[in-house]
Amino acid sequence: MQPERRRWIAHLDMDAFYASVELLRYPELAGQPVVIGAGRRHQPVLLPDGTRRFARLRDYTGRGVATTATYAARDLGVHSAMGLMKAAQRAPDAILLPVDFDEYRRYSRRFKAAVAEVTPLIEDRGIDEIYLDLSDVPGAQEPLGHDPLGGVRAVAQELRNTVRRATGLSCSIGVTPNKLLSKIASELDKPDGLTVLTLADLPTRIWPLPVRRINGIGPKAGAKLAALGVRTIGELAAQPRATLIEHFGRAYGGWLHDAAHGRDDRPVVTHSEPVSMSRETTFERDLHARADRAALGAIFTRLCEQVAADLQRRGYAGRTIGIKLRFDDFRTVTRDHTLPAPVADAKSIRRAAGQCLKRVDLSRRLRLLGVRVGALARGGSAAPALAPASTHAGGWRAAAAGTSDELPFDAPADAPTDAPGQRRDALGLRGGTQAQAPQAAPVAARAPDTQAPSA
Ligand code: TTP
Ligand code: MG
Ligand code: MG
Repeated sequence: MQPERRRWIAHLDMDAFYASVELLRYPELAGQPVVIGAGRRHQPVLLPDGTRRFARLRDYTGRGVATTATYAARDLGVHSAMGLMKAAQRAPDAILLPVDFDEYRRYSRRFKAAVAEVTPLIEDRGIDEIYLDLSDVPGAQEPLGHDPLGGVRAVAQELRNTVRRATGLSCSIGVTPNKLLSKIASELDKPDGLTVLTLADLPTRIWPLPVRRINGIGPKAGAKLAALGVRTIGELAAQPRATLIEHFGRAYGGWLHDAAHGRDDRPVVTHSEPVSMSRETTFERDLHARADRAALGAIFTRLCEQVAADLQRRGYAGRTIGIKLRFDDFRTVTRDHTLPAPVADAKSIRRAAGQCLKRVDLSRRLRLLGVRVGALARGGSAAPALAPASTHAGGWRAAAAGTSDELPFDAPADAPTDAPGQRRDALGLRGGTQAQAPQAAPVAARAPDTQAPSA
């Protein structure tokens, strides 16, 4: 008898991605605590005897953040998005390396191309992760000896070997009947892990985990659930659907119930259009709209030029122009403005962004400025790109950080504060000369990786 065809979805995520790429360059650092997040001034120095001198976290001053850290550094309490000065308190001896987005993008392309040799059904979820539909990969439905899941396990193992052969890097893979569970499963045995789960494993492997492990349950929903005494996914699953709907509304409450029971039938989407493109930068020191007017104006114009260049390079134009400001008290505000027709030129973007800026109270100092173009269409006015609600008002958060839990960036949402070139710019600002623009990391947001309706 032909056994029933099972749906097998994999989530593959590279291990300590930026750090692992750097370790390929500097193999002598293997096993050491290493943190990635500095600017070019922290480039290792080659000494006459052929060895390299690396910067140490203890010597760092500035406002940069860690983009990632090796597992040895994580053991000391350092993690992504932590300020480098704070990281230095925890791991003063850790090695600090500058970010090199171009190199990470190269490796990102390389591992995805290698995986594409195994199956073409790949959904790109950002620089270091993908979903794959393995259901029809030859062998995936076959048992192997006494292991009824042996076939799909072997396919996943082959994927890991393929990635390692192509890049020298390790990844972790979760394989389950759907995207929601696979995303959770890929983290269960990180780094260098492979976890295959069926719905029968739900009670033992998934239900003991905290609710926040579900991609789509962010800090807000997590806190609200905690207030209701719901901490684990199992506790969530035990809630009647009606109760969740009562507290969270029909869409999100219903989704919470399904998620806790491991129900998710979203397909692997092999082609996704960006929903927005943005550039933002954190200043080396806080700037004031009046006192630093010229400098801020130059940075603002430059961000618009960079977004325009990103749009043009990739053949998009957008109608919704947005700005993002973060003040010295860390409050973040966004404003956006929708134009009658899509634009892709720096001047139009600057004009619309300037309109947005007029709607913000600028009495406090600023630490971050960003410009975003959403409601994208290909080629300027052709077919509109996939544009969910996240491209409209309030969509910035979605653009910068994906859903509350996911970071689907091509580059980090926040460029490290001393990204290459920026320090000099900040000094330039201080001297009151015409500021050179900071090098902001490009961010191309995709539709959120979740079916969670917003809370
Ligand atoms: P992740 O896959 O979240 O993290 P990781 O690959 O470093 O580690 P893990 O083994 O846990 O998967 O992110 C991929 C890369 O994205 C990461 O190497 C650096 C970058 N990144 C940031 O720049 N800022 C962030 O806040 C996070 C989380 C990641
Ligand atoms: Mg990763
Ligand atoms: Mg990732």
